[in-house]
Amino acid sequence: MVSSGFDTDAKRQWGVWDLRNLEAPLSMGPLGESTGVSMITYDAEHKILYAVGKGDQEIEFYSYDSSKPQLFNLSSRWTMSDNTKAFSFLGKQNCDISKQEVGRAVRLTQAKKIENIGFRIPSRTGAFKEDLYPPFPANEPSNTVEKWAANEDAPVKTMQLQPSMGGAKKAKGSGLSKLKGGAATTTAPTEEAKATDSADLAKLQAEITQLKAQLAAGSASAGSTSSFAEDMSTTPELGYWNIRGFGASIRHLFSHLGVNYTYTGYNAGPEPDFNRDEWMNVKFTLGFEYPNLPYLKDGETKLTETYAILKYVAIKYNPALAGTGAAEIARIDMLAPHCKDLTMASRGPAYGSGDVEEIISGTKDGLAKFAEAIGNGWVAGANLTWLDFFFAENLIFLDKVSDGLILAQNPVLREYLDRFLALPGVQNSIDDINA
Ligand SMILES: N[C@@H](CCC(=O)N[C@@H](CS)C(=O)NCC(=O)O)C(=O)O
Repeated sequence: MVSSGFDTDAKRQWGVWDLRNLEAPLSMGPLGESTGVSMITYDAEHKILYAVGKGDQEIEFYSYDSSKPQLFNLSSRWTMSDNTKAFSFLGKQNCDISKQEVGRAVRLTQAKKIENIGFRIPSRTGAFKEDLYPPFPANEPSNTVEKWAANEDAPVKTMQLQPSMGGAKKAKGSGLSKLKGGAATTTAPTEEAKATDSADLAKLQAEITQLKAQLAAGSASAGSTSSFAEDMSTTPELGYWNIRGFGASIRHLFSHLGVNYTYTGYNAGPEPDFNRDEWMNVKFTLGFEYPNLPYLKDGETKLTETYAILKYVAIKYNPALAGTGAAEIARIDMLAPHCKDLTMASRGPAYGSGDVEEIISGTKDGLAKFAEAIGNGWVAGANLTWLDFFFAENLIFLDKVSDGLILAQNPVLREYLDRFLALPGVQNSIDDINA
């Protein structure tokens, strides 16, 4: 233990003590020149004692040598412009590591100004030096009262500053200025700085909430509801032509998830023009950023793009359907454009020439590749995902236009489609669409 006090001539002194014997100090020495009470703080990680006397205008630094044990005046002092009334160190977590701060304190001056003081060990490159930031006791109990009372010790919980944490607390006001003794200071924060601080705090709190939600969503991979803060009271509205097309996959997904939704179907005119006025007359009036069909309105959310809608519905109602890890999520995204290409290769000739041979030859290789990857699982691997709803709907379409031929030639895909059709809600959706 280190103490500060006075000798018989009222000169300030430091004392190093062994707590097991408080009869006499292990060593003693002078602590500055003046007469005010010395406020001392020992930085155990850097083995430095900071001493500032009440009424003083300087801070002194001592290093501790445990082998003696003794304190050595580092002959380095930092002079301040006004007398010190009070001085206190803040937790290490308040250091701005981007400025190589190893200690941070606040000082109350005679003029009743509060100053932030950053103690820095500046490096030439400014790079983070890990050895300057050893672990320090975290502000968290490591033991319970019961265990402690039962003589059970627990190691101190520690934390360590890392560059990824950024400057734990950025100094405001005039900014940090390097001063004698490696210390730096700022003036008291202005009202503007305080406002920025609370805005920063609110932003960080929002970020924490968001990250917690993401973590929960990730860990809820096998769960059935999203852990994001979603409004589950809404009834989504799906808009599309009154045909199956891209809209059907979204309808199957809604039905599988048991989500109550409304459907706004637009009618095209009769052949040969297939007049699109019913949709075109409202297309740019509905408030969509990229107006198209299908569209989804869900509360304040307005989306187009089939994949975006499928993904949204999956994440909102069962996040596991959007992938259960980085690899699966990315694999879905990798496969999705190929799945779309395959669909376009099926639809083009079907709506154009109507030539079944052309459809079969145009989709053969793509289907074989998907079949190989699917095996006895799903499009993205072992788990069902939102992409299955798009892929399977295209298989239903191909099965129909080829009169069963395509799937008869692809037993893996036949079995896959049977698995899909047996999923809860899917057959209901198909019946509903056909009705
Ligand atoms: N990339 C869009 C394409 C959407 C699209 O081509 N929609 C067609 C029907 S499948 C349509 O008629 N859209 C209405 C429009 O173009 O105004 C998606 O995947 O959703």
